[in-house]
Formats: sequence, C-alpha cells, structure tokens
Amino acid sequence: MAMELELRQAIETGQLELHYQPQVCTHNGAACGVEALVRWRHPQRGLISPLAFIPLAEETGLIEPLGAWVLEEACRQFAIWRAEDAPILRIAVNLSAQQLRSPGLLAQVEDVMARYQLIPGELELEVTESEAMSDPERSFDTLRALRDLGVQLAIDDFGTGYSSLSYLKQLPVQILKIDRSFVKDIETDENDASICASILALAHSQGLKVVAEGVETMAQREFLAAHACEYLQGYLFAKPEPAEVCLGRLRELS
Ligand code: G
Ligand code: G
Ligand code: MN
Ligand code: NA
Repeated sequence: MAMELELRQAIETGQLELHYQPQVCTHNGAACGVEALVRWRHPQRGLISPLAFIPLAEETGLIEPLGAWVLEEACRQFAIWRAEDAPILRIAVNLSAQQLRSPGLLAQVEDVMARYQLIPGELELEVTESEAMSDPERSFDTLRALRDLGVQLAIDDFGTGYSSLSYLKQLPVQILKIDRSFVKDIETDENDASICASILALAHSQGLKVVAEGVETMAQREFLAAHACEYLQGYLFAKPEPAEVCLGRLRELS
C-alpha cells in the first residue's frame, strides 16, 4: 500500500501515539514540563520515528489532521496528569510550518484550550527557527495571536537556521531551544561551547528563557548551569516514553 494511504489510515484508526520527554529546571532537576513527540505504531513495521513520516505528512497535507490529533491528545493527557496532581506545569507540542500557516490554527488552539481548561502558560507550542522565519510578517502575526491566547512559544532547533538578530528581537516568543547538535560536543568542541554560551547570552539579553536539548552527561549539565540555562531536556533525565512510564519518571525527578 502506498505510504500516504497507510498514514491516512493510521491517523483514522488510532495507530499514532505520543511519547513524552520531561524538561527539568536546571537548578534543582525537578520536572517542569514535557514535550510531546509523535510516533506511529505500525502493525507490521513496529514503532516508526516522526522523521520517517512527518515530511510525508507535510507534502501530502496530512499534517493538518495529524497535527490536530497531536494537539488534542497532548492536551487531553495534560488534563489527566493535572487531575492526578502529577508534577508537571506545562506541555510542549511541535507545530509544523504548514500548521503555523493554516487559517484554522488559532480557532483550533482556542477550542482545545477551552475544552481542557488550560490556563495561560500551560500549553507551549514549538516552531522551528526556519518555520518562524519563512514568511516572517505572517508568522509574526500568528505567533502574536497565539501569545495573546496565553500560549507559551518556543523556537525549536535554535541555531540551525538563519535568523537575523533584528528578526529575533521582533519574534513574540518566550523560549529558545538550543539544538542538540550544539550540546553534543559542548565539553570538547570550543566552537560548540561558545555557540551555546552566545545563544544563552543573546536569549537572556532579550528576556528569553532557554531549554537545552540533548543533554546526556553531567558535564554538559554543569556547563549549561554555569551559563544560567533555565531548563534541560535529554537522556540524562529521561527519554521520550509513553504517558504511564513518563508519569513515573516525572514523580522520580521531583
Ligand atoms: O522524537 P524524535 O527525536 O524522533 O523526533 C524527531 C523529530 O520529529 C523532531 O525534530 C521533532 O520536532 C519532530 N516531531 C516529533 N513529534 C512531532 C509532532 O507532533 N509534530 C511535528 N510537526 N513534528 C514532530
Ligand atoms: O527537534 P525536536 O527537538 O523536537 O526533537 C527532539 C528529538 O530529540 C526527539 O526525537 C528525541 O527523541 C531526541 N532526543 C531527546 N533527548 C535526546 C538526547 O539526550 N540525545 C539524543 N541523541 N537525542 C535526544
Ligand atoms: Mn521540539
Ligand atoms: Na530540536
């Protein structure tokens, strides 16, 4: 069967699932949020990474129903966790460029926040630097409107795109996520270390908070803590895992 048709059916028949990865406060290691990451549980091929189907979903327009499902499911799970008093303050969801450009996005976000009674700051949307920078006028308007709904906005994979400082200054976002490619060799590669330090200084000068991705070692954590990085995400704390497993992890971390 063509993969497009298979993916369409996967969305309709509930073969997608979300895994969740904690984000912790750097200073005490307590969980503060989680990022929702989609996977496809294929009946024959097992668990498929989003890298293998998000691009197809974007090419075929399936990203709209897929993205809507992800947003709904993430908020539903967050509401359950909140009702269970889980130690978690916010949920982060990835948006693709097409979702950001979709005329229905604002109404969709407003609707899901109302149904799950999310208060300002509980829902975070991550857009990549290149997504936010393509057609900046238009995406700035959308980001501003999302912010006015009480959505926290993060620029994902920061450092991998080409944002000019003047654009960054205008971007109505609260959080930068340092791409994990810069964190990986932070201890051994002086360039990477200085890029991370520069991103942190830049972000802080603009009043933004920073999440470092891909934190795997104590030495990375210490470097990031020394540069006042607010939040950390990575295998040092937990991998992306199904909701029940993640909940146990959240309780351990707190
Ligand atoms: O979880 P993993 O490291 O395999 O994710 C790989 C990539 O897929 C990441 O860049 C992530 O941003 C992207 N991704 C994961 N879940 C979603 C999603 O729900 N929507 C979109 N647009 N991208 C996602
Ligand atoms: O692009 P985005 O930041 O949304 O993607 C997150 C991706 O990074 C997920 O696919 C997740 O599985 C992966 N990831 C999360 N933590 C780590 C880590 O510590 N090391 C590595 N290598 N990958 C990670
Ligand atoms: Mn992300
Ligand atoms: Na990233």
